[in-house]
Amino acid sequence: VDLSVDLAGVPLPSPMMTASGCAANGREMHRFIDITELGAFVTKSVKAAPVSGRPTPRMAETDSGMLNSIGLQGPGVAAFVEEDLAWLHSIGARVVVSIAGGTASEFAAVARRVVRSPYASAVAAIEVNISCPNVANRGLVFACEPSGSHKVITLVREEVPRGIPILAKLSPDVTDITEIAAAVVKAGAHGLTMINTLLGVAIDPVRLRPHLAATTGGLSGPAVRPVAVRAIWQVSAAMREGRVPAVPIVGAGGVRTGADALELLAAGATAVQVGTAAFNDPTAPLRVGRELADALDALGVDRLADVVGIAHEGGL
Ligand code: RRO
Repeated sequence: VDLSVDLAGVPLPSPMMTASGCAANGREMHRFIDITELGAFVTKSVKAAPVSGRPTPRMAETDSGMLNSIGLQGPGVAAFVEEDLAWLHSIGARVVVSIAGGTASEFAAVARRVVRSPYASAVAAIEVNISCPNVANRGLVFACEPSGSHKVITLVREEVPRGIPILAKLSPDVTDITEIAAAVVKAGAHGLTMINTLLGVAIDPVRLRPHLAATTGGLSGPAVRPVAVRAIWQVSAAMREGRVPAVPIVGAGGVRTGADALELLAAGATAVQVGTAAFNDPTAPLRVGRELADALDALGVDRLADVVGIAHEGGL
């Protein structure tokens, strides 16, 4: 089975990626799997300056999935480039660098540092995280606001050379995700990653107060997979109807198996990220790729590209 994909002009040998934030910046996961075998390794969203993150506890397991309120903890872009991106470059990984900012110009400044670094040849794409749920205003500053989202992508695009595609990562917590998708693609995004976590609250049943110090957190894991499939479906349908310019979709949301990945692909995704499943099983992103190949083989499909969006066309 041919699993290769074309991500907005960048050829990847596999559709499988990590999901931002779930394997830090690569070293931990590389102890368990060879991360250069992934289609791409996606880094934790990085801001201009170091961030200490939200108060603890900031992770909670619920029977419906994982809730996090990390709050963009990270080393800042200078240390990220010199320590993490340099290392990822040295091992030959394809890297999707996730960037974040409190203002549109901060996003642009972070992008600039990354693409002008000596390690830019390792950068397969820039993923612009306009959808973190764990910041002031519930992260909805850009996430559910078309004009703010448009501005972020416009400024980032001015800094990023042709040849490095820009992916916009969208939130499921919006009234109409096709409206945000249209705004960011019109601003120059070459692809869309869907979805970020879904805002939630979990309450400790004994102490009867929120599990997380910050109260709210982002829900991830199998419970959100139908939400991801819905978002991918809606945007893919809007692209087919000409309401959103057609660009590749990178799917993310509760993928644990090859069958789960196939579901996102059939809904319209070209590539698939694995996040929460990697906490229990750091081999999950590569394992899911092997399971996907077996599932396609069993269906008699030779090329992954043949199933992208196939559910919109009546299926197999
Ligand atoms: O760091 C976080 O708390 C975080 C981010 Br930036 C994000 O985009 N999604 C999420 O669930 N957590």
